[in-house]
Amino acid sequence: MKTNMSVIGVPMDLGQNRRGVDMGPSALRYAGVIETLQRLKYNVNDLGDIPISRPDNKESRQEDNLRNLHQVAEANQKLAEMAEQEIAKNRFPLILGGDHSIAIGSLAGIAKHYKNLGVIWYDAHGDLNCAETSPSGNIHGMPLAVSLGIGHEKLTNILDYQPKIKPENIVIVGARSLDPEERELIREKGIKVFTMHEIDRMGMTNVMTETIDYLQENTDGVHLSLDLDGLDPEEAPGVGTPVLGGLSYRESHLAMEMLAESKIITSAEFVEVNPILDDKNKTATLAVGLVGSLFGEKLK
Ligand code: 6HN
Ligand code: MN
Ligand code: MN
Ligand code: MN
Repeated sequence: MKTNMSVIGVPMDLGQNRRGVDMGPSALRYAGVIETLQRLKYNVNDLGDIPISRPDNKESRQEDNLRNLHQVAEANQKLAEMAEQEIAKNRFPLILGGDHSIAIGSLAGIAKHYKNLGVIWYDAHGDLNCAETSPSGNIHGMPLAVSLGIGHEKLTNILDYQPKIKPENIVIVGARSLDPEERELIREKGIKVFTMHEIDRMGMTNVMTETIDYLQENTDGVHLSLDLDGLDPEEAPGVGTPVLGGLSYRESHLAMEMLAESKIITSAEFVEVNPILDDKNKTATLAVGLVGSLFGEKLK
């Protein structure tokens, strides 16, 4: 893992319709994310938060089933440019959300530097919708599809290239709420998915071993996109779209520790922490613990 790290906060809540997730970066900083990384001897440059415009009342209405399209595209353009620049400076980008729509910008900026960027999508959801399939019109349910080049041009073409990633370089971990057309897309594109059913059967050790082996073979970098709703809402209540039956605290630490040992992760983001829906910053504190494990807490 690179020792120079850049932290980028993205106080975005426009990719969904529950307020509060824009305070995610503050909650994560309050829970000590920067201090955790410094304790682990990383040279951390906290770049602060990207400015996010507020939607005006007209624009916030759904446009072709894409809520706040213009503001989400604009913020992701800024994030993509920043992430791209930090990698160019040979620094590890760690992005703090914000709702999961910010993965559009993260992946746009990061994938520019790789031929075959791998992605671990740690999430209860597939985030593989587009305007035509989305049940909600919320862009946070679309970033993985957008990164595959599926969706509105304003989102898919950020930094003027597409697709950002290839379906065979993706592994989804923790899925338990997939919309019918997301399932179809997964089948059609051959995306590797470990659902909760498979994780229960195989155990997290085997799931992560397979994930790491699979990605190590064909990728030249791996981005971890960790949506806190991948965890069980009992342990991570501060999320906007909780789904019962999720990954445990211990399974998630194990997963992060195995990723730390494997040294495959080259960029990461932690998203969907909503302190308004949380219980005394429990979810942000959990997320910062996972950051610690991902960055080698147990190895030092
Ligand atoms: N997330 N599939 C649902 C939708 O509205 O498209 C839920 C999306 C959740 C998004 O995990 O970031
Ligand atoms: Mn328009
Ligand atoms: Mn998500
Ligand atoms: Mn999710």
